[in-house]
Formats: sequence, C-alpha cells, structure tokens
Amino acid sequence: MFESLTERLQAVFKKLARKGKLREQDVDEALREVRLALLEADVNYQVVKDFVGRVRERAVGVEVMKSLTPAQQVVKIVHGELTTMLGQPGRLDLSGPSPHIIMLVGLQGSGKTTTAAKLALQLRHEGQRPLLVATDTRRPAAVEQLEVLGRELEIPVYGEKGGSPVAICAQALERARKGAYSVAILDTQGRLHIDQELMSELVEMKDRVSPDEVLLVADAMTGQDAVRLAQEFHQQVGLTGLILTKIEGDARGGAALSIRAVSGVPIKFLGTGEKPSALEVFHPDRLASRILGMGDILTLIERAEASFEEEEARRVEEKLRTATFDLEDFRQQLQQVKRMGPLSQLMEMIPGFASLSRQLPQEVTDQQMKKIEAIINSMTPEERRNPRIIGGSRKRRIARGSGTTVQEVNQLLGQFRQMQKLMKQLTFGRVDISSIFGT
Ligand SMILES: Nc1nc2c(ncn2[C@@H]2O[C@H](COP(=O)(O)OP(=O)(O)O)[C@@H](O)[C@H]2O)c(=O)[nH]1
Ligand SMILES: [Mg+2]
Repeated sequence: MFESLTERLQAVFKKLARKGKLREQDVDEALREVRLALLEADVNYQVVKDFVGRVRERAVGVEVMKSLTPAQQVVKIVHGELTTMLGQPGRLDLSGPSPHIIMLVGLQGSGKTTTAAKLALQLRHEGQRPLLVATDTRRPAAVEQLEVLGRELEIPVYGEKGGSPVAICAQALERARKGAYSVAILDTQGRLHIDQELMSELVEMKDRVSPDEVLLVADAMTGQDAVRLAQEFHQQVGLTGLILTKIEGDARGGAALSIRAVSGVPIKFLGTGEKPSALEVFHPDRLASRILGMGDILTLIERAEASFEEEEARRVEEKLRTATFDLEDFRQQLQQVKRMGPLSQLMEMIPGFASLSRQLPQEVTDQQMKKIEAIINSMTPEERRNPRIIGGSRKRRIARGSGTTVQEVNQLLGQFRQMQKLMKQLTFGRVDISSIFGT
C-alpha cells in the first residue's frame, strides 16, 4: 500500500534529520520534495498545494520542543496535516429505525458485490443481522455472484432474476422487516461508465428506500478518475461516504489522499484484498502513520482479533502492548499470522518492518517467512526468550541448522531488536521518529 509514496517521503525526512538545526530554507527544500512526492503519487494538485502551505505555515518558526528534534517536529506536523486531509474516522450512521439500509453504488468492476459481502460479515461481527440484496437484474450472473458469497458466509441473500431493481428493493425491505433483519445491504448494478440511465435509476431507488447510507465503491487504483467519479456521484445521487477498494495494490495513494478533500465525501472503509475479511474501517491517523512508514499496530491488533481465537488475541495484544513480545511468541504466531493476510501487508503495519516489506515481492516475502521460521526453530527456547545471549558461535550453528547464513541470522535479530524498541516507545506513547527513519 502506497509503497512508492512512503519511500519518497522517508527519503525526504531522512535527509532532513541529518541537518540537525533547521533553517527556513531547509524546511522549504524538504517541502518542495514532499510536494513532488505527492504529485508523483497522483494526488490532486490543489490538495497538494493547500497541504504544503499548511505544513509550511506550521513548520517555519515552530516552537522548539525539548523532546523532539526539529526534523521530528516536521514529521509530526506532516503526520497531523495528513490526518486532517484524510478526514474523519469511518463510522456508519445506523441511528435510524431498523432495518437500516446501506446502498452501495459504483461502476462495474469496482468491487461493489465483494464489498457488500465484506460489509455484511463485518456488521454481523458487530452483532447486526444483515440481509444482502441483489438488485442487478440486468445481469443474472451478478445475482448469482452475491448468492455464492452469501452461502459461503452463511448470510442470507434476497435476489430476483428479472423485474425492476426499484421494485426488488421494496420487496427486499419487506422481507427484511418480516425476517427481523437489522440491516439490508443493497448491491446495485454498475456500468462501465457513468450514464444517465444508471444515475436516474439510483436516484429513484434512493428516493424510494431512503437509505441510511449511500456509499460509493471506487477502485483506488484508478487514481484521479476515482476522485472525479466521487464528485459526479455525489452531485447526482448524493453520497454519505466512500469505500476505496484494491487499496493494497495501490502503490501511489492519489485517490485516497485527494478524494475526501476534493469531493467533500468522507472515506468510511478500505478494501484491502479479495477475501471477505479484507475490509478495514477507515482511520485517518493510522493511515497517515502507514504512509509515513511508521506502522499501524492498532490495525494489526484488530486483524489479529478477527482471525485468532479471542483468548489468544488478548494474549498477543497484551504482549504487543507491554512490549514483551519475544521470538518464542513470534514463532508461535507464525502459523496463525498466516491466516491474517499476506505477510507483506502485515509487515507494513509493524513499525520498522515497512521498508523491508517494500523491498520484497510477495513470493519472496513468503519464502523469507519460511527462512525466519527455520532460523527461530534452530534456536533454543532460552535464546528465543532472550536473543541477546546468542553469540558468534551459536549464530554459526543456527545458520547451519536452518540452512541460512550468519548474515541472515543477524538481520533477523537486528530487525527484531528494532521492533521491540519501537514497541516499547509506542507503549510509552512516545515514538522516536529518528529510529523509524534509521538515523
Ligand atoms: N485486490 C482486490 N480485489 C478486489 C477488492 N475488492 C474487490 N476486488 C475484486 O474486484 C473484482 C470485481 O469485484 P466485484 O465485487 O465483482 O465488482 P462489482 O462489479 O462492482 O460488483 C473481483 O475480482 C473482486 O475480487 C479489493 O479490495 N482488493
Ligand atoms: Mg457486482
């Protein structure tokens, strides 16, 4: 996610950190590079301009704080302004009477049907009783697709092959009321491009069912096209929120960073993969941390909770929070961690590991995972609890035993030390930015 942007920004801040005391021209130079990085990430021009202006205003002549170096303060300001630019945390407004209605709209292929299922799954976790509604009668395959997903997740689907979508919505709502469903998720039809017929149909549907939420599902990989789409849909249909899909494959981040500022519509969820569990509630501050390569422990914990047994999750969370997560825990978690999603995605969320995950394509990462496992397996339990006791000759033995090199053993130990250090700082609520940028 946003690899190329993160890389560019990290390079800027690293350079800045080397300067120590900052003059105005140092800040300006850094901001010129930040500006370029954002433009290259396909962020809307005006959004970049406003952003850089606000950062500059706050960064120049900033009060010198004892706890942070000037460069760290600039990073902090950038983090704050990124967070502001990204908007508010994504919350669904389901305060109206039950059944609540969520209408998903968007172009064909953007991920509406998949997202409808993901959303239903997430809402069920929160104690809701969701009903999925297929309204795309033009394409029978579309109804089937939702039915298949519903069966897999054991979530009921209402769909008719044929008939007017608006009439089907009305019937589905009747069914939702009778069946005591608490929320109906309407998967609507899409077209390859915006056209008037689609828009009028969506408006008619909206008028008829008065949904609590009208969410545009947009493909993040389409960059500024997604932004224009959001403007268009908001003007014509009226949106309450956005769901950006395929964000995990988006190296640049242009849509995510500009869409809310340009369209005025808040992002509520991010789609991070094809699996039904790959939907994250949108948290601007966490995304800002990830963009700056600072990791995202909270999302990691939430993913752990979603995929682990509850008790196990509490244990891991406690360990992460108290920074006592050691190599033995790490080893025990490897199996379960695999269930949480692709390793490269998880590593992005661990402070200090982000740059490593970017260097490696996914297959390599999974190979790397096997290597890491082999290295840890070759250690004694005591060494796993306290890796500091591993000396030169033991490193050679471990490397031989795991079919790796001493260098690889050293690399793992080094990264683990860095992670523990960062976890400790996070636990004390104070992140030392210089350690993240390796200065
Ligand atoms: N990688 C990735 N693929 C996604 C995501 N959301 C949807 N997709 C894929 O995008 C394709 C189109 O999705 P679909 O739900 O059928 O789109 P619709 O036409 O808008 O209903 C499918 O292959 C999905 O698996 C996502 O967040 N990440
Ligand atoms: Mg569909």
